[in-house]
Amino acid sequence: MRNEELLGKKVLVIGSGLSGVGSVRLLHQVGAEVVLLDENTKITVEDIRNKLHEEDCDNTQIIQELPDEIIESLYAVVPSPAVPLDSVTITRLKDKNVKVWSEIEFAYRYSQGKLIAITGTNGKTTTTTLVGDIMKTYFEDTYVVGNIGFSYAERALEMTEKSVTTGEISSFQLEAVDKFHANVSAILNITPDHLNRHHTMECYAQMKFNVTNNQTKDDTCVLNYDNEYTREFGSKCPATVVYFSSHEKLDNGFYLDGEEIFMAKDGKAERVMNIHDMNLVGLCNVENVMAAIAISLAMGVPMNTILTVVHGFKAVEHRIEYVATKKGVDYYNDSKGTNPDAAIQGIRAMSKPTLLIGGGYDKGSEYDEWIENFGTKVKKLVLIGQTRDKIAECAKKHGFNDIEFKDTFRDAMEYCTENAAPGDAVLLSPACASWDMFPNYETRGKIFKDYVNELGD
Ligand code: UMA
Repeated sequence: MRNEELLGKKVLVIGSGLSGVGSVRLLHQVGAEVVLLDENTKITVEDIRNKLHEEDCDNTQIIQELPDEIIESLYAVVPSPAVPLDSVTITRLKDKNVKVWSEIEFAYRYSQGKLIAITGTNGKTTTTTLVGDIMKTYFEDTYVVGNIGFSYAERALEMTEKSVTTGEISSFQLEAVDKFHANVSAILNITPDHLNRHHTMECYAQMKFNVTNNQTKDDTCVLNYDNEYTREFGSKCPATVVYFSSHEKLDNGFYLDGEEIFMAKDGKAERVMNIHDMNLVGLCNVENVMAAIAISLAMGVPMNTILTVVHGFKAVEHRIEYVATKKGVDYYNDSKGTNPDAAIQGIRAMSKPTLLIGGGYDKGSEYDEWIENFGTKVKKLVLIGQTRDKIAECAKKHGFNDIEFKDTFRDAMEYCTENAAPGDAVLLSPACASWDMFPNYETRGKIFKDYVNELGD
């Protein structure tokens, strides 16, 4: 029987991004009365309405400030992951005993089937995509949702008992969970990130550990043995733990020895695969693959099915493609970000302060939404090509003034290298086609990668 908890109840959604739009959809589907708050006063109520699904436009009350009268009538709030739980608005709501559910908590309550929840500071998207591909090969009804860019809430009611959902789950999404219960969870690694939001490493790690809430020994949690936080968490974890390691031979779990991945049980090891049989590069991807294999086995997928998918899996070239880390700066090639929509995903994938190379052939696109997504992540916008003036004008209109014009692609890349600090990222994600300066986006991406690979360490 469908959960009727929210029937006729007034629920507040905060944020009109992907998560908010999906939450509004699910709330209407389950019969709630919906109020949508977006505190960004640079956008209008009409802009917010335009983001909603057509069927939600007329019956959603949209507000940009939250009056006390509304708070009094609320049953629950579903904040976007972008909203910190210690914000003034959430504090006001908590003071009035309004239930606070993150989007994944809300979606979980209405979904069915098996759930895989993958978190960690890095590698989440690759691991989630790979696991999603493996699940799709073996199970009939599968979903990939979460921080990867698809609202879980929006798909929740489609899921049945036979569904298998793979979720990329961020620390933000794990701040307000209660009943959320993954059958298989994974914490790939925990390194300093989002400390402005979580304040201390301990709090940040605790948010990640929340992915195992409600798990029992019948469930599995895949953990990185090489990471201090995740290794130590193993002894407290409520689920059955499977470790992976790229540094140490384990008696139980998955490990890398030379170029081979092994699976060990009670000290007996079995060779799984050679790392050259996969199309992904870097030790971080070996770890992602070990985690994906461990997750998939825990889901009951046979090893030969898993390995077939792993062998054929490719990081999509030119699509938020990690190139290298040089002098502490991560370089990403998103040359395929040839329109503002695609380029928004590029920015969203960044977790570090970013120097962004944008601009190119003028297709008559509007850049407002792209620039609105810069948030505090983009620290410098380096512009090239035909569209540079148009983009700069638009950026200034949105209050973004950290702009640098360059005449050639080489100048733009060199500017980034000279001005990036260790811990920053440089992202080529132009939001424009390449045709004013290159034959195609592949050439633009290749030149970028060649340039980065030639930089000294
Ligand atoms: N807002 C408020 N009040 C606030 C803060 C924000 O009203 O206090 C409003 C903003 O004005 C904005 C909206 O909330 O309109 C939030 O929009 P958004 O684009 O930041 O968020 P969504 O589109 O809902 O995207 C979210 C995740 N964003 C964040 O966690 C910041 C997406 O992860 C995720 O893909 C999406 O839900 C679907 O699940 C992105 C991300 O950057 C990729 N994640 C971080 C990361 O990976 O490092 C955690």
